Amino acid sequence: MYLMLTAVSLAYRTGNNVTPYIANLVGRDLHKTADHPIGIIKQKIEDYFATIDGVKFEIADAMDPLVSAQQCFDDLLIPEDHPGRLPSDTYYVSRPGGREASSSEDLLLRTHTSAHQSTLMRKGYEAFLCTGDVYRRDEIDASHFPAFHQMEGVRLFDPALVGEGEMSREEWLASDGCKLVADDLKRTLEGLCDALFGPVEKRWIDEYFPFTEPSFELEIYYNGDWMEVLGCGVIHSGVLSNCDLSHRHGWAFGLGLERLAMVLFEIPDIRLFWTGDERFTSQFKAGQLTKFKPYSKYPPCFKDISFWLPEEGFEPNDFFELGRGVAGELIERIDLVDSFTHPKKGLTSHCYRITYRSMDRSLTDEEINSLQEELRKQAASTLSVELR
Ligand code: FA5
Ligand code: MG
Repeated sequence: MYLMLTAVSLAYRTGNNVTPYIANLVGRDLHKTADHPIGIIKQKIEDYFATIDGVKFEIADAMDPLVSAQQCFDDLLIPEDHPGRLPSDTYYVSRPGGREASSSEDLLLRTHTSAHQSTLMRKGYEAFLCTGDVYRRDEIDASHFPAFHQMEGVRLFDPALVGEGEMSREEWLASDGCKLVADDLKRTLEGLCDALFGPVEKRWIDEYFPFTEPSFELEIYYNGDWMEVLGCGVIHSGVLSNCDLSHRHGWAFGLGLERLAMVLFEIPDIRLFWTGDERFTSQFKAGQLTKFKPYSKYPPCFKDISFWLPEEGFEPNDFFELGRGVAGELIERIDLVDSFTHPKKGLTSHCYRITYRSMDRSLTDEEINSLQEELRKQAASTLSVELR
């Protein structure tokens, strides 16, 4: 069992912002469930990588989701003041220096599987696929959920192929070896998409990650819109040299498994992955890529909540989190529908529209009203907002 389960239950450690709702999701191991869409797609991807000649990708799918800030951020050259490190974005289990003071020893729920890159490279892995559940405080809609799954892929190349001896960062970036690695990366990931989806419209976007250089994102055209499915790039020389691998080069990618599974199985809402409803779970079998047959969709119910923000320190993610804490998966989305600043008072008001909808059943008015009432109460008492 993961160290995690005991650690998150120590709820009152300094700086802990892991809610019971989130702690409950840890350890569900959907990626290791053979008949679950996340387990099925993971297996398909591993099968594809097993067909690549001349390289064996090690499988690492049981790494503890509880990691240190050293692993999740420092090893990846993510600077101390990066917004992704703030407690408004990340679930911390402990922050010895207090809420705002970032340190390498902080313990947190990994925000991406890249947290294991350096650990595995230091162990001597030359090529691997590392899958796990990751956690982020984020917006709430059909393609974002605070817990989701990523697969990290890393491949180091034979120095004889991409350039021997140590090069400066600039020399490496300008070299044929760097171009070869980037081309191989793109070709490999396009091949993966073709293997999974057959012909599908895709496009590359230039991106920035502190730990890869150059960096890219791949988008797939889905349901009338472009959806980002992965980030990737040529591993930054600084990351490698921190692992005593200054003489080596390679690529890395991080895939969002829910995003790919939504396209592959035609699953319309990311919350469905977490349901225990038999009408969902019984539709999927290991190895099969059958399309999801939606069972009747229940009607949504909309409720608005308006409040004056405190003069400082309001984070929309804190409000979204309260929503998840109060109503769990019964909230389909939360949208900011109005924002204005009072000309004299200088105070800002936000109005959020909450869409309540269960994936599994009809909700009663009483149930929704009491959830909404509880949400109002908690917003007023914990976020220093003034309800309107
Ligand atoms: C990363 O997490 C990088 N670690 C990826 C990477 C790895 C880059 C290795 C370079 C080298 P990003 O934050 O963009 O990048 O997330 C990667 C993928 O996770 C996204 O493309 C998307 O498919 C998925 N994803 C991100 N946020 C969510 C969310 N809230 N819900 C579901 N899927 C998400
Ligand atoms: Mg991204």
